[in-house]
Amino acid sequence: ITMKIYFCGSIRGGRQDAEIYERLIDKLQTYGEVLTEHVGSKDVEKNEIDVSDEYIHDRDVRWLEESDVVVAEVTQTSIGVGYEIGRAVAMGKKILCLYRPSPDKRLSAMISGAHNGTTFVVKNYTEEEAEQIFKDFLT
Ligand code: 6IA
Repeated sequence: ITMKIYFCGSIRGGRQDAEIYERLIDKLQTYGEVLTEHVGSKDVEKNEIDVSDEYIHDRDVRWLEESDVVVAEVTQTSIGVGYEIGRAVAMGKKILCLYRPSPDKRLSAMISGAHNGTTFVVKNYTEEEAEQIFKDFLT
């Protein structure tokens, strides 16, 4: 039985970290099924052009419900990622938030302040550390 991972990353909040999301998703796929592979795809905005926002929202909430664990890259501020994290907390999911410290992109207190070390983990990281962080959190 394979673990289902819901990965969150900014889409309309800005795509400057899309390649980082893609590499994180590649690493996560060694631990289980990533339900939201499209978050790391360059064409996400083209591919979803024909579906409604309601369809995207309802499908994503369903995937969130199905998931065993939520991993969010939170450096690039995104209202959708914040919403997903809040819904995931309400669902009692295990959540890992990854943040690349930067003075001009300070992390919301509503995320950093939610860290509890077990079910809600917020980690400052560099990409080289991601592999070990995943290993610690997912195994
Ligand atoms: O507010 P944002 O767009 O930055 O929210 C990003 C988060 O919401 C991601 O973690 C996704 O799980 C979810 N999300 C937002 N938009 C989409 C989407 N298509 N497809 C799937 N998940 C999404 C948007 C396409 C559109 C720009 C044409």
